[in-house]
Parts: sequence; structure tokens; C-alpha cells
Amino acid sequence: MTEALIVVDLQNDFCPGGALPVVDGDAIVPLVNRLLAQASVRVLTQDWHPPQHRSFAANHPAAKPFDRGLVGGVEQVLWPVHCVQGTSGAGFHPGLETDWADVILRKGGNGALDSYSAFFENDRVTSTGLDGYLRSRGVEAVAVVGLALDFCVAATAVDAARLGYRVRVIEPACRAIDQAGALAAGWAAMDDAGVTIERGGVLR
Ligand code: VGL
Ligand code: ZN
Repeated sequence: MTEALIVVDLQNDFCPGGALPVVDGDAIVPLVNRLLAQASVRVLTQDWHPPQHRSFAANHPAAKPFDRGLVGGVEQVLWPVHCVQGTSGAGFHPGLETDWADVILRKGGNGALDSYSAFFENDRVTSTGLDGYLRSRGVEAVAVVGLALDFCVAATAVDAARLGYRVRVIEPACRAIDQAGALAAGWAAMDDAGVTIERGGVLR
């Protein structure tokens, strides 16, 4: 069975010092590089927002970062400005071996809607095209790693499972934002979708 490795949003803004830092987000880079070296199909995703993106609290009058709000009719967290197209914060962590990538998938480019999952925007309908790419390559299973475990990694894993892929999330190669119960919700959603979680001793 051909398995693809999907490395989610391992970008400067999600690492310490970035605009929406995930604690220890950079600590996964060496392990992710080892997983890339072993994978047969390799996808990197990049959160890639226009400056006017509606997921930014700054674009909602009176909202503060981490408040909840409506983005394209979907209730979600409103974020600090992050991963703006073309900025250094939107770049990959400098230690990530991006030369491995078969595909670099940019998501979140529609300013009116957010896109956590690598497969669908947050309306759950608009496709990114990744499913078609993976099917064309004969992929039947995916391993998902990266940032943030409770948002884009979980959404990607759940969608992959719904689309019929066998899915494993390699936990030591992920880190979470863990904001307002999001991590517990992410685990529950992944569990319901039939995602396997590898808590992997040897991988650490
Ligand atoms: C992400 C919040 C906002 C993620 C992206 O990559 O998990 N989280 N945009
Ligand atoms: Zn984002």
C-alpha cells in the first residue's frame, strides 16, 4: 500500500518567535526530516493567507486574537495575523528539508474562508485538489505530521479518513496550540474518524 507523508504547516509563524507560535514547534524538525527521507510520496502544506484574511482578529472590528468569530459563515477562533503570503513568517522553518517535496500545497488563499485541512476549505466542500493528486499517484494511506496538531493536522487527518485513506498521525512529529480545549476536541474527532495515533517510542 502506497503511503504519502503530509507535513502540515511547518512554517516560521508557527514556531517560537513567530506570530502564532506553537510551543516547541521547531523541535519536530529533525524527526520530520527523517520521516521525509523514508517516505515515498511527500507533500508539504503551507498556510498562505492574504493580509485581509477574515480569520485574522485584526480584520474584525473589536475582536481580539483567540476570540471566536464567523469566517465565511463558519464559527472558529480568530487568529493573530499569521502566514501572510510572501512574508518570512509564511516561509518554511529553515531547518526543514523542503527539497524532498513532491508537492507544496498552499491553502488559506481565499480571504473569505479559512482552510485548516489540506483537503478541503473550512466550508467542508471546496477541494484543494490534494485528493485527486494522491489518487493519481496510487496513494491509499497517509501519515500526517506537523503543526498544529489540534487544528490543521487534526483537520487533515479527519478529512483523509473520511475520503477513505488509511490514516496515521505520528504524534512525536506534531505539536499543538492547545487553546480552549482544542486538543481534546481534536483527539476526539480523530478517534471518531478512525485515525490511528502513533505515540511511538522509537520515533522520539
Ligand atoms: C493553523 C491556526 C490558523 C494550523 C493555521 O496550521 O494549525 N492554525 N491557521
Ligand atoms: Zn492560518
